[in-house]
Amino acid sequence: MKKRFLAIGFMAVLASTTLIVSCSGDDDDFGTEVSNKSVLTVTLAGDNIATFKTIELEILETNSGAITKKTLENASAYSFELPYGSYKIVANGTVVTKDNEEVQVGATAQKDVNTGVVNLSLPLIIKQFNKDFIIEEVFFAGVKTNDGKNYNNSRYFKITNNTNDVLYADRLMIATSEFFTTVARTVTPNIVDQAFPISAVMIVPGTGKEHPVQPGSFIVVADNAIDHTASNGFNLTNADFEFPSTNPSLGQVDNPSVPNMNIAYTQMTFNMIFLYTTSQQGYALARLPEGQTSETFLAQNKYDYSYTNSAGGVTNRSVYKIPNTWIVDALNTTRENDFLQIVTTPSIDAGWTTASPGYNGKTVRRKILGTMSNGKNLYKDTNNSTLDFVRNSEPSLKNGIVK
Ligand SMILES: [Ca+2]
Ligand SMILES: [Ca+2]
Repeated sequence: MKKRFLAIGFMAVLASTTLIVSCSGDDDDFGTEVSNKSVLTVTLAGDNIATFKTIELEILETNSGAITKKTLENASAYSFELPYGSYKIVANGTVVTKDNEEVQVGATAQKDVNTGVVNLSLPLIIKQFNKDFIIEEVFFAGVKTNDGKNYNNSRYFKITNNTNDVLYADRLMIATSEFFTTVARTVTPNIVDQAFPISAVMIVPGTGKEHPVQPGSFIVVADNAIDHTASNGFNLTNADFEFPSTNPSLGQVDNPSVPNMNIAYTQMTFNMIFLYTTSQQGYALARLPEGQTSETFLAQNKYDYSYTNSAGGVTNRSVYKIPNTWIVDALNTTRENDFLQIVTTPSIDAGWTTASPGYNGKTVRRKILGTMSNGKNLYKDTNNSTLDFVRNSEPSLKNGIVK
């Protein structure tokens, strides 16, 4: 009886010994995971950043799903005490650039943490994208030739994809305003809160997906896609589209390899579109909705208005308008000493920019906020061209069209 008990006891001891051995093995593995801690120091980086205003850091251990969060205020680094693991680090927030622009930034990184001290530099990328194209530049002021003559050509619109998606330029409408920023009349009816009264509009050809534009890339719509450098203009031979012109007196060459814009409406003869050199128009970029054609647009968007003229009589005008809901981007241009009104509703553009006097060879260009992850410029668009544009800047196509 005693023997048997002893035998059982011995087996129990053996069993428990075995158990203890295996347990202690498990314990070792488990202990390694929980007891080995590391200090992960995340340092924020990025070009052109003056202040890291508010950055939220989220650190995910990808095996356990454990999340650690920290919000940094005016700080560019933080040290986390973390168990060893495989981490995904996400940053999101707001920085102030050296140009004093507040912009949205973000970054993600992966890091295996398996030593006592780990450092991670996290370059922040600006992610303040638009939802659609922007007018990056309008070169309307013109140039003077070497013998001092006004050169009425070499103007262009530069339309840029300021998003992180591929966009299509098909059916984009480029319009010039009916009203001037330098002439304020009381017109009846005043519809600027609903639509943009136009003096001309041209439409990019295409059925919807014929003209892809990559993130950060652009199209050039030139008045005449030829080399204007002999007249101090620019080499616009490689423009994406050109204004058509059938005016024999201009002697313009229609570049057969550059598709022409479709003129839906103009107040000029010979189907011409002409940009004032005198900084007094507004320009709008819109998109012709699916199902609409030039004809349906014109049929549905007539704008008849009247005003009391300087002789005391009533002037009636019949033009067209683009619904504000179609407008993708717009800007007002004016002359500082002659400014009277903006010609857009303020939610579309609340300010104005200028390249003046005419034929000064200068342009209006968007401010650059920083670069996209593909290295292309990201531009400022707060719907206030006073803040968003650089006045009297150097034309971006001065050395030709480089994409
Ligand atoms: Ca052509
Ligand atoms: Ca805008």
